[in-house]
Amino acid sequence: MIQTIPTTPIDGQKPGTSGLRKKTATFRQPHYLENFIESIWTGIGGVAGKVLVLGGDGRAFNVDAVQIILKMAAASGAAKVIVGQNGLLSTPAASHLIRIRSADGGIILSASHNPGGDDGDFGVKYNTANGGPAPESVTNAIFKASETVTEYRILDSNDLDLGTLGTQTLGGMQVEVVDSVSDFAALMESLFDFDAIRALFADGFTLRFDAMHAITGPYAREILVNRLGAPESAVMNATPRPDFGGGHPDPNPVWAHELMALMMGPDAPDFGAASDGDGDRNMIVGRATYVSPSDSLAVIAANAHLAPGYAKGLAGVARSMPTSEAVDRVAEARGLPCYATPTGWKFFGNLLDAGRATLCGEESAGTGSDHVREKDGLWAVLMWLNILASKRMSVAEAMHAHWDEFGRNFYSRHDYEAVDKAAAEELIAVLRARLDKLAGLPAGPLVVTEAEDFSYTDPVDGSVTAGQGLQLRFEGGARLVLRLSGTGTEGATLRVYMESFAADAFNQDPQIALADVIAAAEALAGIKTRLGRAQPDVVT
Ligand code: VG1
Ligand code: CO
Repeated sequence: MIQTIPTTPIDGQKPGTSGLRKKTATFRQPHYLENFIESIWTGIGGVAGKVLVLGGDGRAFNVDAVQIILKMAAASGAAKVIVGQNGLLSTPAASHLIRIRSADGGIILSASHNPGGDDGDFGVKYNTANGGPAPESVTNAIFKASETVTEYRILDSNDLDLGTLGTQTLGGMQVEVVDSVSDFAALMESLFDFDAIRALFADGFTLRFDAMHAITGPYAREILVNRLGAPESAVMNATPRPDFGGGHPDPNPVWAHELMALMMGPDAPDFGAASDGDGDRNMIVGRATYVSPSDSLAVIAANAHLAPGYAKGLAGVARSMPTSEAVDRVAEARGLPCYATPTGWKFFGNLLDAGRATLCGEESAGTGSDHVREKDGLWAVLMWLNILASKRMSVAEAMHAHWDEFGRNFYSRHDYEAVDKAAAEELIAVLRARLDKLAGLPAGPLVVTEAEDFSYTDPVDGSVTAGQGLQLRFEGGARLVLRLSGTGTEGATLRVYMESFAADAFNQDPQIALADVIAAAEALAGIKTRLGRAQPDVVT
C-alpha cells in the first residue's frame, strides 16, 4: 500500500562538492533521508517510469537507506531499480552500471573519504544518465525542492532480500539485485593488459593494496587475487565494515599510515596502493617512494598509451584547478588540449562526454578516464601496474624518469580541518576583497604577479561557475590556491594548495622546496592567527 506522509522542509539539504553529506545521526532523524530522496525525484522531473541504479559503500545506515529508497521509488512509480548485492556498489562500479544498463540515473550512498559509523558521516549522491555526478543545475533543483517539500510517498511493505541475485517485484516496480563486482572487473580486464600484469607478479613483483575496511575489498580481491594471481595477502583490510574498522578511509599518507609504515620500512613490497570509502580515490606508493596524486596524473598522461584501452592515445587531459600543473607539462610536450576545472568530478562530465578529455585528475587522490564518469581508485592502481609491467621499472625509477623528462612540480596541500566557520569564511572574504590590488606587491619572500577568484566557463555548454577558489601566482612561477572544502560536516575546512616548479634538483622534501610559498600564504591570509591553529591538521 502506498502511504503519503506529510513532512516539512529541513534546513541545509544542499549538496556540496559531491552530494549531501551529514552526520549519520542526522540522516537517521525522522523524514531526513525521505525528504531528500523526494527532493531528488522532484529535481529530476519525477522518477515515474525510470530505471535507477542504487548502492553504497557499506557504511552504517547503508542497508536501511537502500530499503527506504526502494520503497519510495516503488511508491512513486519507478520502473526498475538495479541494486548491488547487499546494497553494495563502489562509486565507479555504480557509474559503470548506469552506463551499461542505460539507466536514467543512480543513487550512491556514501560520504566517501569521511569516516563512517554511528558517530561518522553518511551521504547521498545523485548521478545522471551519463554515469556522472549530477551537474549543478540538477543539484540546485534538488536543493530547491527540499526547501518546499510537503509530503513524500513510500510503500508500506516488508524489506527486500538484497542478498539473492535476480529480479523481484516491489509494488509495480522491478528490483534486480546484481553482483557488485563482476561487470566492473570485466571492464578493467578490457582496458588493461592483464597478461602483462600477471607476468609481472609471476616474476616476483610484490604488492599490497589497502582497502581500508571500505568498499574496494571485494573488488580488489576479485581483480588482483582471482584474476591477476596476486597472493591473498596482497589485499589488506579487505572486509567492508560499517565503521571502516574505526578508521578514516582517506588514502593519503596521514590516514593510510599502516600501509605507509610498511612501504617506508625494511619489508616494503614493490608497490603499495589504497583506496577510499567508496572506491573512487587512490594512493600510489613505491618502496620508500610516495607518489603525489598530481604527479600520478602526469605519469599516467605520459604513459597511458601503454595500456591497451588507451593505445590510440588521449584526446585531451583535464585537472581540477588546485591540482598541480605537472600534467600541463605533459600535455604541452605531447600537444594535447589541457583543461582546468573547478574542484569536484561533476565538472569533468561534459569534457568526457564530448570526447575532449580522455583522462582527468584531482590533487585529492582522484584519477580516472572516459571509461566511467567518476574517478576510479582501482583503475588508477591497474593503470600504474600496467605501466610498470610494460616499462619494467620500479615506482622510484618511473618517477625519476618522469621528472628528468618534464621537470618536477613540487606540490603540497595543507588542510585546517573543523575550524570556526565564520573565521574561515572571513579569511577568504578578506583576501578575496584584496585580490585586485595584489599584483606587484610582496607576499612574504615572494612577489605576486596575478591574483584571481577562479571562475569556470564550461567549454561544452557555456555554463559559468564562479567563486571556485582564490588563485595566486608569484614571480618565479610558484602558485597558491585557497578554498573552503565542500565535503565536510563540521565547521569549515580550509585547504591551502601550494606549487613550485623545478627544472632540476628533484630530491628535495616538498615542504622545504615550498617554504617560500608557505610563507607567502601565511603573509597574505594570516591563517594561523585567524584560525587559531599553529599548523595544519593534514599535510599531503
Ligand atoms: C574533496 C576534494 C575534491 C573531491 C571531493 C570528493 O572536496 O578536494 O577534489 O572531488 O572531495 O571526493 P572538497 O570540497 O572537500 O575539497 V570523494 O572521494 O570524497 O567523493
Ligand atoms: Co570517494
